[in-house]
Formats: sequence, C-alpha cells, structure tokens
Amino acid sequence: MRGAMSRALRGSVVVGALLALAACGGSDTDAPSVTSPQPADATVVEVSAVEYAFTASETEIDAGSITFELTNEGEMSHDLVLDGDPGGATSVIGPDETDRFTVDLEPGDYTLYCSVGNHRALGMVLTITVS
Ligand SMILES: [Cu+2]
Repeated sequence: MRGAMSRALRGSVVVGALLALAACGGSDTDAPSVTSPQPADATVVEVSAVEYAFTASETEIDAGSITFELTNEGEMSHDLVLDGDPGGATSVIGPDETDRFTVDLEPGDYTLYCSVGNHRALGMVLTITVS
C-alpha cells in the first residue's frame, strides 16, 4: 500500500518536471511578443469599428513591426483579433474607446476580426496584405 502510494507520487513529480522543462523550452524562441510596448518605428494601422464592419487606414502594409490601433466608433463593444500566427488582440472596448497591439508580421495575407458575439459572421472581418 505504502509502496504503491510512493510510486504514484514519484510518477506525478516526473510529469511535473517534464511540464516545467517544456515550459522553459518555449520561452527560448524568438516568437514576437504581442504585449511588447509599441516600438517607435512601428507602422500604425488605424482601424475603426462600427456595427458591423471595420475600416482600416491601410490594408497593404510593409512587413515588420505593425501596430493595430482600434477605435470603437459604434454603439456596442468590439475588439480586434489577429487570426493565426503570430496572433494578437486588443481588449474588448466600449464606444469611443481605443486600444492597440503591436506584432511583427512577415509577408502574407492576414485576417483580423471581432471576437464579440457573432460579429465576425455579421461582417466584422478585415483582410490585410503584408509585403
Ligand atoms: Cu464587434
């Protein structure tokens, strides 16, 4: 009985150590941080939200550090989420509020959308091209 218990405990300690190792390994990569402060040389893309659409100041953007600045010009709460890698998102903001996030983007097509309710299905989707 006591032997079985200690074997079980050892097992869980090993699993915990492996999880800790995996977590450490993940932090060694050069993955861009979506929480980093806005770099001075970031391209700023202004996005306004209404029910139910986004309008962007530009949709063809040079690769590199890009700040998406969302202004809510509607009457409901909205956010702006970057689909796929590397991802990123503003907070859900109320009317007349502004929030932003900065990401490093490589060339490609990217989709941004509002994650509130079914807003994406209602048309709150934006496609940008980075080159
Ligand atoms: Cu929305």
